[in-house]
Amino acid sequence: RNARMEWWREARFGMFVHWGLYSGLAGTWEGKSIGGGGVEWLQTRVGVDTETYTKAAKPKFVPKPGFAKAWAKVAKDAGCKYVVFTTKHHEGFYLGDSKLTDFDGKDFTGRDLIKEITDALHEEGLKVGFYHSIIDWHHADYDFKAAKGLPYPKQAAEKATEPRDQQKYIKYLHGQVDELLSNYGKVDVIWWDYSSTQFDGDAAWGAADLIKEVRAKQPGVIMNNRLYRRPEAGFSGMGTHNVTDRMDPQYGDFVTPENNIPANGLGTVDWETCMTMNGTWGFSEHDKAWKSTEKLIRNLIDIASKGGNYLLNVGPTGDGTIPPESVERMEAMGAWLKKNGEA
Ligand code: JFZ
Repeated sequence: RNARMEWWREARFGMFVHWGLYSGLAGTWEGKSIGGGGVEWLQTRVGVDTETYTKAAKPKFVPKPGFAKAWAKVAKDAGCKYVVFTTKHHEGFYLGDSKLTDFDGKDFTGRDLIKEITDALHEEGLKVGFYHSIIDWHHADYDFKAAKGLPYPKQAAEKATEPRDQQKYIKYLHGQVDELLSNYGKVDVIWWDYSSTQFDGDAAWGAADLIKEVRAKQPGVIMNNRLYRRPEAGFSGMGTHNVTDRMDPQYGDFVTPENNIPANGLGTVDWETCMTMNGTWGFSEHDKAWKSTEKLIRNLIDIASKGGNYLLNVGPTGDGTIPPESVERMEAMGAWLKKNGEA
């Protein structure tokens, strides 16, 4: 068994954070609810190009001072051992200060938001995870026409007549990951998202090289398996079906079933179930379907008893505030863990 995984096997509980330009839009476009979950997909859901999207979203993304410390405190008090947050989601907006793009936190807000968040987590003694999207709707060379089976903003694709060079996008992706591993001290998790069965992960993302580059730079980092999506990687999907007995470590360190708990665990495979508290990852002002605290605690017990980790999501608003409904639930979980001697 893989020694890099030791802390993670004991961790049990982590906080997932989805936060980006979509957060300020809050599931609303031109005054109307876009409906349903997955509002971090707003750009694709409403089918607008990146300029139109950015024009609407940028003024609503205004991080308040100290937001990151508040996140770290919520996670710590809840009994979480690690936090995984979106350094870049599919919209392509990078929260930090990147030399490779102006579509980033530094240029939009004057701040390196990845640094603020990472520093705050380190101060609370929490492990740091970067969710990083390999899909990118913004980058001029991201070849979404070739991205078979992966969605993209329809109107943007129809408009795009200029040739796209995926090799240039791959270079950008790898370069930005190098920045992630160079500028923020120790990184504990990289949480890739996500490939599709139609892809050869190596051709589409330079996946094998990417894993090698990460390990060369920070040997202790652990990674999920979403750079690849094929049976050899342990899953044919990222649900719980077709799980092989073990996963080849060349494809990542752990698997990430989404919104469901494997009935009998996953044998010797390391796994983490990521889940929303309502029905959406990114903040929506319309989704009030909060799961009960009791349900969330039961999930945690169920997952822990089957050898997995629970990565429970919060979706802060455009100013970085975690919704009070989420804070309340995290607090209750922390209280339960304390009472039961687990935190
Ligand atoms: C991906 C993202 O598209 C989504 O916005 C969110 O960030 C989530 C955590 O990850 O969504 C997926 C990716 C893969 C599967 C399901 C949802 N899958 O294969 O089961």
